[in-house]
Amino acid sequence: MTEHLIDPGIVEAHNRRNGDELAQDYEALAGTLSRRGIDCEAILARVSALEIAVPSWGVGTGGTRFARFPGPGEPADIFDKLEDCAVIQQLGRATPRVSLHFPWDDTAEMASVKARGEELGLGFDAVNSNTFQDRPGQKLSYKFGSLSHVDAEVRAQAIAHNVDCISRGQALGARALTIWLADGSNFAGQSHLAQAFERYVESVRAIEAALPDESWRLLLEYKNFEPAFYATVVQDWGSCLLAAQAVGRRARCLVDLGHHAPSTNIELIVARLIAAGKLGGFHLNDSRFGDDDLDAGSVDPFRLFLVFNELVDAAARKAWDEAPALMLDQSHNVTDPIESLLLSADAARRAHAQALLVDRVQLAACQARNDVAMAAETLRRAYRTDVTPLLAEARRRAGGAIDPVGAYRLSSYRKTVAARRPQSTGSGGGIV
Ligand code: LRH
Ligand code: MN
Repeated sequence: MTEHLIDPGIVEAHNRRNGDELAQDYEALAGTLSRRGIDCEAILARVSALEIAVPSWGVGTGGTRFARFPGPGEPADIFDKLEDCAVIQQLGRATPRVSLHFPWDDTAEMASVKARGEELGLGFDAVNSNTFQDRPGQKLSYKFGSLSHVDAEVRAQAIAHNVDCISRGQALGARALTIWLADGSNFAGQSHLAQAFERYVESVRAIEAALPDESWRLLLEYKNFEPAFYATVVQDWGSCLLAAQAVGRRARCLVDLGHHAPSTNIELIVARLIAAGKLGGFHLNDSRFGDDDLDAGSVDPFRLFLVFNELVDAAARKAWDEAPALMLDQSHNVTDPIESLLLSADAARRAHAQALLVDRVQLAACQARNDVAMAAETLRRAYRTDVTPLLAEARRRAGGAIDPVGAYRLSSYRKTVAARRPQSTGSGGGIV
């Protein structure tokens, strides 16, 4: 029996108060869609199956290099983080798995973390390694890189950390390791661009060889800049694809939406990685300038829709051997992280639902006859459809809240945990 941290009575009372209105809105939407020849129930079933992992580091208040202003009831350890993730799952019913980051989350034995997860109805998604920070007592520094470092001993240390993350993931029942690398340079000439990449690929091959079985995946995450400001070893999807192809079948590319130059056409990159059979997963968030790590769909929801449009189209064409893993990767500097993650999971499901409403037969016909206006309009018509009732009904049927943020605020969960958790102090710099 799953342990619920919010009194289910509060959710039931909330759903009773909002149930009639939702039923009317849902019926109206179903009517609109059936006039388009679309079965609303079929869409609801597919949307209900869309699961997004939440980042353990996302439930703490984020910060920038300038400052971090922690909110009340900050999670103090992995168990507090799991409880906050469980609240997001209890109310939103879209995020049944948590993605851990090491060493940030190695504050307990993995067996006890797994057991607590099970009590809370949570599983574990891709684990994340960290060779972009030095930790106390570490023998060799990552100041000048890790898996691509010129010194083989530093590379060996970084490889050992990744292999350790795999065994922690195995203990949790995870099936993937995500490797994001900060390795790069700030000045032309500082590092040999080709040799640094070769060293990286060689290191990733050693990590791939340590994967437990054929079902495991290595998710290689690229990023265009920061903390390196001249060249980043895995700077773009091309470098990432070259590495994934060089390492082998289990190595795939991970697309963090914030890791591109502002005007990049990300949905095109997604289409290319699908064509290469190397799209492994996503870190969903939103941005305007750099790696802003803002809430998914909060800046450019149309762009998020266009990414999901490529995924729905690929699924319809059976263009991949497995669907990409979806995860949120955000930094919540000024909002309650639980509210932001609830709204972001909803934004991802919204983009998916809208993409499922695209009339792909009409779209293909318009594309075939270069009817540009109607082709573009076919996409926009789906995007303009307000699927709010469908998302709420999916939550209600799954035992969640019709309005998860509304129910969350009614629960006073934040006030309750703030009373028992140590008040966290602010600091300059860093995500956690
Ligand atoms: C790097 C990144 C990576 C994580 C980190 C928390 O910018 O997106 O995915 O390891 O954020
Ligand atoms: Mn990321």
